[in-house]
Amino acid sequence: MAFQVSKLATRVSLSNSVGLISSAENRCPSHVKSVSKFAQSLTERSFHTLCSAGKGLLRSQMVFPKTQWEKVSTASISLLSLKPRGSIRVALGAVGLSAAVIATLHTGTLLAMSERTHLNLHSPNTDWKESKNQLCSMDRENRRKVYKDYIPLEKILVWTPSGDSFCSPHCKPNEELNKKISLFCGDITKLEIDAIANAANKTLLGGGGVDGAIHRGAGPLLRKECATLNGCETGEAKMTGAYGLPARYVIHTVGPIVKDLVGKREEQALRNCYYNCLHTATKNHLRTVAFPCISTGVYGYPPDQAVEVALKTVREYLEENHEKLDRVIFCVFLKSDKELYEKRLSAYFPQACRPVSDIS
Ligand code: AR6
Repeated sequence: MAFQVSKLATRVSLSNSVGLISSAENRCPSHVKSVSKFAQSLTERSFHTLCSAGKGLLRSQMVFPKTQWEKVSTASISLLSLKPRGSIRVALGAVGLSAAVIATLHTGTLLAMSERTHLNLHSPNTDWKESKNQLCSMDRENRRKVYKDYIPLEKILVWTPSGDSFCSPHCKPNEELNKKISLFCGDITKLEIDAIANAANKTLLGGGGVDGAIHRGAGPLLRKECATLNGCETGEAKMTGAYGLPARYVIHTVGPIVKDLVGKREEQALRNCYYNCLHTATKNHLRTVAFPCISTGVYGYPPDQAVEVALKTVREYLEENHEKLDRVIFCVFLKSDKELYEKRLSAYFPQACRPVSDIS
């Protein structure tokens, strides 16, 4: 800290203000412009008030990584360039730094910078609760700076039956419910939605398959939070933050293990997985949820039987709770699962027959 302050003071005393501002603008134009604007709006008195408040901030030992310090110190130089010249400038350099910190914190466009400063999702030493709270309070724009690769809800199409996917319906057509269904083929960890379900194991401490992908994407804090949950029984669901993932939450569930044939017990357990995940989502006011094909990988549930349980449970849940959910996404990873869902979705989410007059 002392080094940074003296470095700044030296830079200030040597500065030709105009030159510095322009070089700073090249490096972080929006930050510097915001701070400069803010500085211009200060009266001499409010500048001094800011400076003393800034001292307090310095005393409270705010920690900035080197790159952020550089940005802040550059910004503070541009702030100082608008103040009186002479030896007092060097002294103001140190204090001005604090003023710039405050200006930074008070400038909406720079809010993201301070939020990012305190988020280190890749270190197992980070406090998971604090990071979870911080992430929860961030808006989407700022959270997008945390994860890079994502698929927004708008890009996930609502399911519509194609010509060759009609089959005899198990339920009555309901266009309102149909609009809440998507079939997405790809990696569930990329979805920028409220919650993704995880096909976990009873320890909740990670594993292979989709569970492994979710833990890798979320980072070590997910495991830390999971370790506080005392595991999870088959068919139950437990929710955590999603940390480095684009989703806001992960709902972990444990599917049944099928050794030979699927019995009533396994079928009921798989049904419980889907039901409890949806119930956990709606209880927490989460409106968009994606499911992988729970139990159909390592746990050996035959996919052609699992699809019936998944679709039936979601259909029944939506009938009772349609106003609480905007979208349920069946996220398939394998081509064979995609084909299964394409075939069977029409049974549980059939299209209303169009009147004969509409058919050309
Ligand atoms: N996105 C979406 N679906 C995926 C992804 C992904 N990134 N990766 C795999 N799948 P599995 P299970 C699909 O084995 O059968 C773990 O070790 C995959 O193609 O992940 O419930 C846990 O820790 C398949 O369709 O889950 C447990 O020990 C589906 O996800 C155990 O496996 C589920 O396959 C749970 O076994």
